[in-house]
Amino acid sequence: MTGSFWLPDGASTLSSEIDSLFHFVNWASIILFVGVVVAIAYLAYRYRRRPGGPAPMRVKPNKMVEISWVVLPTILVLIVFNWGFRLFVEQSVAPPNAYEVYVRGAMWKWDFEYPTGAVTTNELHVPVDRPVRLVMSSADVLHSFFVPAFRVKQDVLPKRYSAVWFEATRVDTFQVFCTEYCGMGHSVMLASVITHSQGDFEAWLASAGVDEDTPLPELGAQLYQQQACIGCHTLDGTEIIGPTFAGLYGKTETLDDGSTVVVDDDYLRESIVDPNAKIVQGYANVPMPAGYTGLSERQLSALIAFIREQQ
Ligand code: HEC
Ligand SMILES: [Cu+2]
Repeated sequence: MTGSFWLPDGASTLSSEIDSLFHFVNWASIILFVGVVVAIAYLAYRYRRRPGGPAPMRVKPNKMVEISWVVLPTILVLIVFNWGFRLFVEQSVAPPNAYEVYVRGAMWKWDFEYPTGAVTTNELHVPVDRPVRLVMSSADVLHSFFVPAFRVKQDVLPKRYSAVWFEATRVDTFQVFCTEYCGMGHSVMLASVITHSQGDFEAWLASAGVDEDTPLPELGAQLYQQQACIGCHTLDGTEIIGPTFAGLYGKTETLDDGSTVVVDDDYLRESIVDPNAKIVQGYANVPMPAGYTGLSERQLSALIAFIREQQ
């Protein structure tokens, strides 16, 4: 299956059938549209009113014509319905042996949790030639999970699960988009699907989530990017959506209720895991998202160590 003007190369078991249906509907529409417009233009010209011409004749209805313009479009619509419905069912119901990954969308990143407990951010690792089912929910607002190469797109909702499945057909890296406008960072809410052969996938899974050797501040710097803190907090003193991390540690912060706190480790920890507990003055309208409860103690310590270094 090759790519087209509309979509990239298909890379899932269902993509070629979805493309065939799409092209069928698209070309049927183009042919009908052109046919109707050309007929209107020709007939309007051919039977235009001329000065002194005869009055128009009364046209008697023709049964065959009437029947055919009811029956033919109905057949066309039924073909599309039948084809589309079969594909819809196929795409909605994952095969029972599917490998399950939990997906959590948050402003503005994607977390993936595997059955082993390993968690990755903005990188979904899956085996090829095996059905994968994604069970998805959102930590805050509506998002939508879209992998063009697999032809799957599904809304991701807060306080509810939605699911998609696909079976990748080749080893490669594929782009994921968020396709439900979710605020300032919507356009950078990107991720990749990285497909592995079954053996490579098991090897990857065995090593995933092991970060014992990385020093805390370095791990914190990685998390600052991976967890998308970078989208709201700068390191150079500029304010974007949240306060800058530059010079944060040790300073006296004024809160929304007028009280003050000295920024220490406890305050930083609370700001990350329970952002609504204390809101910085001036930020009550856009508080920090509460999507970071899944971080491990080591990850939290790493982020705090990293922020502490931004003096
Ligand atoms: C969607 C934007 C956004 C993201 C992503 C985000 N934050 Fe925030 N953050 C904010 C806003 C807004 C505030 C200020 C309001 C508040 O206190 O809740 C804030 C406040 C904070 C504070 C307190 C700052 C101060 O001046 O007292 C810390 C610490 C913090 N965030 C850490 C993090 C870390 C670590 C991450 C990534 C794991 C992160 N934030 C991701 C928006 C964000
Ligand atoms: Cu989104």
